[in-house]
Amino acid sequence: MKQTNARCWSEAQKYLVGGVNSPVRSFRGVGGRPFFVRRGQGPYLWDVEGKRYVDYVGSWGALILGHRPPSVIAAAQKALQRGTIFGTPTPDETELAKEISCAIPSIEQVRFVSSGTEAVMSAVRLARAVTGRTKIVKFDGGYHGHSDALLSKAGSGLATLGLPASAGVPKAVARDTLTVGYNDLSAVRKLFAREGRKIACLLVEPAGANIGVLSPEPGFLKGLRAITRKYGALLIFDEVITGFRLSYGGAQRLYGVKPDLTTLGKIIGGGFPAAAYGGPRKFMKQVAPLGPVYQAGTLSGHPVAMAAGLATLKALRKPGLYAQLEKNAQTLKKGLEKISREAGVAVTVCRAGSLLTLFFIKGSVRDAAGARRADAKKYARYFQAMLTQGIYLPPSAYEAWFVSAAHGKKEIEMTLNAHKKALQGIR
Ligand code: KE4
Repeated sequence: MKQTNARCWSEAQKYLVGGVNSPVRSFRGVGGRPFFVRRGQGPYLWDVEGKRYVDYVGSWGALILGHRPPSVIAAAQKALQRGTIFGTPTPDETELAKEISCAIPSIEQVRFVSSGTEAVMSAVRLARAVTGRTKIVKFDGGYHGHSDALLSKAGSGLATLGLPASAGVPKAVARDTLTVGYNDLSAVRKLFAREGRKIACLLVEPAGANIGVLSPEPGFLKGLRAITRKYGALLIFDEVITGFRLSYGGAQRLYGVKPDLTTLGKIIGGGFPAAAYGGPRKFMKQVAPLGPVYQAGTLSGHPVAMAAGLATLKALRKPGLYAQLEKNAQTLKKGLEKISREAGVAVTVCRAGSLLTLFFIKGSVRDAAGARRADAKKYARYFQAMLTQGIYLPPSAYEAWFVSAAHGKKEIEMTLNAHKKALQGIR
């Protein structure tokens, strides 16, 4: 029987929870049902019915080069000719770790894991071991994977005990996670003045991308660096999205702030499961087998992922690549704003490098509270109107659009034309 999106969806829901392997893919945030992909190439996806989409999800940021970049595919195929995985060290693990350390000066040593969740969970455990403290601080709207300690939300008021943000997370675990407002340095100062000596680490997405895109205001990241240093807490940059996205040295090189630990993911696996945490040897030597912080993983340092990650980073070293990404993303942002203005629709486009989010709101968005004031229902209608025209945006008002190196003038024009039509239909 001919495969259709509807048939795939009905079958998927029989055997997969909610029909998906990650909640955001279910389109519950925007209504309707997901399409099923048959293949991707460059900036495009095709579904099982043969419909083509310009893809602004790029597997949630991993595919900064677009789908099937030739050098990455070739590297993965070459690795596969040697085998799949061995459970013993391979030279490419060292090569990729070296490449990461050269690109990101705050990282002297790396440990590869298989997901961003694992990377952040392990970095937090390491910070707690290094400092001997238990409390951690994150920002409202920050997402750092689904480990228990990070599925915690702000209690009422400043620095009150964290509350579980998910069923199954014990109150005792959530209460050690304190939440403050992004870009609110005075709130961070007050929190540390009260709790600083009990805080193991402050975890931040240097540019937010999980409540829509939030840019760090001038002085914010430098302020976090000073406050954490003053109280002896570790500053952890969660660069699972921004790493090798905002620059070859990640957000920390772009913004000129050196964290104590960094987590990476997505891009470094070149489309395969790989993530990492890293930092100075003085911290990393606490991790097993050298030190008392236990962390392990059967698939860590997967040889095919290492080969694909190396090929990806090599391709990202191409002169002018980041400048072109920046230019295209800025052209897209300006175009979206101009067309919205001409249509009399209140829209704010927040951009950090090749990450952007369109909020249906008047005025700027500088934190999660601002993002939540945007019209998510209108975004859902807009998403569907763009999808109908073959533009695949993130199926949530609180995710980032990912412009890849494969998106060119043609795809941006297609997107802006679709945007103009979509606005007419969603008043
Ligand atoms: P994973 O465990 O999903 O590989 O990574 C968790 C993670 C950690 N840190 C940051 C800053 C992240 O953005 C993520 C995961 N990103 C989401 C997209 N916003 C993954 C998409 C999904 O949940 O399916």
